Amino acid sequence: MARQTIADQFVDILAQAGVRRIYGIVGDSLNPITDAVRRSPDVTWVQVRHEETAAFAAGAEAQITGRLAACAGSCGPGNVHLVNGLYDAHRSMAPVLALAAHIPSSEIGTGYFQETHPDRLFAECSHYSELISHPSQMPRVLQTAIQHAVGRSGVSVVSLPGDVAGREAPERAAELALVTRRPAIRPGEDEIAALARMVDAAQRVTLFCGSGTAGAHDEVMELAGRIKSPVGHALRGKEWIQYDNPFDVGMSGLLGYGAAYDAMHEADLLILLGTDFPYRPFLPDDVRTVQVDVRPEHLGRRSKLDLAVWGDVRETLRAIIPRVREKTDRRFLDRMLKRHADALEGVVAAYTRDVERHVPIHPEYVASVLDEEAADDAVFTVDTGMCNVWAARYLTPNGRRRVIGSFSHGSMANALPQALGVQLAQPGRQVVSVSGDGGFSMLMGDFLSLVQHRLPVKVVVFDNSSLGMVDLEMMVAGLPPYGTSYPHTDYAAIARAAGAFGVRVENPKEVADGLREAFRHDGPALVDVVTDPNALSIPPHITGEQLTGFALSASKIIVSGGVGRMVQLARANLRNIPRP
Ligand SMILES: Cc1ncc(C[n+]2csc(CCOP(=O)(O)OP(=O)(O)O)c2C)c(N)n1
Ligand SMILES: [Mg+2]
Repeated sequence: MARQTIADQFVDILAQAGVRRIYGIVGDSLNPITDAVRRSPDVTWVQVRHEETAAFAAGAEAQITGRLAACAGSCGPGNVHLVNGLYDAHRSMAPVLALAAHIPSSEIGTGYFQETHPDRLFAECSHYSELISHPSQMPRVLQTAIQHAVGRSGVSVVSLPGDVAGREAPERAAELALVTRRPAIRPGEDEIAALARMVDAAQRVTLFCGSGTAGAHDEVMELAGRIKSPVGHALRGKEWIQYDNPFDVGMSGLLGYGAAYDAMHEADLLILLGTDFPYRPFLPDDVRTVQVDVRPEHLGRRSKLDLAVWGDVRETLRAIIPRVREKTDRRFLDRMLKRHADALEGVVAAYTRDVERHVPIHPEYVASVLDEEAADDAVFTVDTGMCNVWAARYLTPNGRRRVIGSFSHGSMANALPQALGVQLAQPGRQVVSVSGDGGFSMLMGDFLSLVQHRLPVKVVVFDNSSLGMVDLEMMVAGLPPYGTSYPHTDYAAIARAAGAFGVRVENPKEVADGLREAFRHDGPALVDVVTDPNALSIPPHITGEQLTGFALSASKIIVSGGVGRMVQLARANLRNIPRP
């Protein structure tokens, strides 16, 4: 039997690690790899129009499946284009293996055509970035790369010159024992005992949850019920923790709502669960604080800790629940639930006025109709910008829906490519790209990939002819909006020209029908909803300085911020408060 090339071995090993597709764009330096993929029974090549899409798609696939995903770029510019999507995947802790093809090994260091140094270029957005300059580094370098990506949850990059990829591999890789899953991490006995003691000693405990509470919903609820604590969340914790949650006090942060901020500040013990919530002004500095995280390097980097616990949230809670004394005093919890419901009632009143007749269409109305019309197990990918606000406030989590965004890296244009990756990984599922017009047009070329691969992604464009989020930021800073507007563009017509379904919606009465038609359509569909650029939202805890800036230029702007179905939830939780 013919010996394997390095490229064959590379693709074989990726297949063994569970990779089913590689997103990318071909190029000379990649030819041995793409040819190996062409011949592989297990791995397929997903052709895209921009390598940034390839990286975002791989990151989203990894986030929806929990398994390793892969992307590739040809030498020089072909892999430079991967950078932004890889940053996003890395910061979202998505296990992604990126192959950066490289110039001929004999030319490295000579300023050759298309020369960059990918092993250096990707150092900051990866756990591991190495060059294979000799065949004998295989299969060990690739195995090490995979294990960094899987074991440390993030990106690994292997740089591979085209000539090395075409050479004979030194040994067959069939027997490799690969690590493809991360084990659970239980904190040490001392930390568990210390945490239980602190909980027992406290009277008002608040739990604040991030993405590390994925899979720990039951444990969080059990602990909260036992110690009568309000449960708040960061944006990345929302999908895991806000549903079926009688202790919900909302979200903190720039896009926050409800009483999470108050619950954190009025507690005498704050427990941060699996969150790397970055906004220090929203965190109290005079409340005893414990942080539980699987990443020891994250502990204490946002607030001064009284106890640092290294472990999975689920394991930690399982260990402490039987050790903490049940609390009987629920006054703090009830006060916070009441404050939460009141806060939501206030903003709902501001939003609901006339919204079904308002032209241009109020974006919050679109988001609330989308929430009603989308499937119970839909996956929403949401663009950075105002779409984050609408998603945070209107998409109701239920434990089966997923919401993926660029929540840590904060890049524009993430939604469409992420939707592509999710749809390929889970073909039967409804996938909705909640796109800004700025975000959509930034990587619009890859709408053509949806058509090419017959992916039934539904793109909902919040078309305010504006870089709306930045408009808001300029106003908050007291600046007149500048460089933020776009000419009106008919994205539905563009979609139809590309061979997809496209409908433009300018009247609020047509929103529901437009979405339904798109959902019914068996193929890619785009709903271009012309929305009001002046529908802005301000965070509940902006500083005096920000407020001054905002007041300077916002006097004629309608500031609003509804909260959709959350208000019903909050009211329902109030009904659960036992009457004396
Ligand atoms: C790649 C990138 N460029 C610029 C920004 C800064 N930025 C953040 S949100 C935003 C506006 C997004 O506009 P759009 O997609 O139309 O959404 P809108 O806020 O109008 O709903 C910009 C320019 C960014 N986050 N990422
Ligand atoms: Mg916009």
